[in-house]
Amino acid sequence: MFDFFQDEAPWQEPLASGAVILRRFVQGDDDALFAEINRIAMQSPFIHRITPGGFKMSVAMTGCGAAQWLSGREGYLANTESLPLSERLTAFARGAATAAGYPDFVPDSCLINRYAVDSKMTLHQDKNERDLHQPIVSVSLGLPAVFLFGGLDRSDRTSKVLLEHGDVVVWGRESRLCFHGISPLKPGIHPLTGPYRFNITFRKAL
Ligand code: MD3
Ligand code: FE
Repeated sequence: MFDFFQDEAPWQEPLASGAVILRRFVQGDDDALFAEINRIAMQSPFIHRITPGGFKMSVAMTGCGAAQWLSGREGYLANTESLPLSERLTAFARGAATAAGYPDFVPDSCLINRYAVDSKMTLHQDKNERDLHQPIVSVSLGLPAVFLFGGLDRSDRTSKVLLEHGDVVVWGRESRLCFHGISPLKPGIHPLTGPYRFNITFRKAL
């Protein structure tokens, strides 16, 4: 089908200690990754979870693999209902982790976030995964978004990084527990994903 990357080679941008942006790493795999998202969403539709504080999240979520993320204190729950993490997704995530210096990454789950216009994610840490020595691999597809990257304290100053279609970020070691978030999505239409931004995060949750 389309290949939005035919004349742009990927490059790397170190972001912080343990974190690296693999710009355009997705290359021509964007169609296949988007097809995987749609296949997973057929089985487990996108839903807006309620935060422990009682607010409906503006981001819609689904996922697949061995663990399901719940928005409350429970964190992850072993999950046999959803599709397994496919060989294709596993290979993609491991390839990205290896390119970023994490050759031992063994993902068991992925979480998929869908941002519509004005959807955002407030500053948070990802610490419900059992083994925090394993990195997280995140893949951005569709509309661009401003990513906020802070420190180990919520009040630490944040830097802004634009994440664009095909960018992959790998977070481990010193960056694994850094606060991060996404600014409200600006309106637009992307040739592959239409009015949305999708983010897939690969994790070893259990
Ligand atoms: C930094 N997702 O699902 S991806 C999330 O774009 C999440 O949907 C955002 O934060 C999104 O939890 C940001 C980038 C990301 C993912 C995991 C991280 C950054 C991270 C874990 C630790 C530090
Ligand atoms: Fe996160």
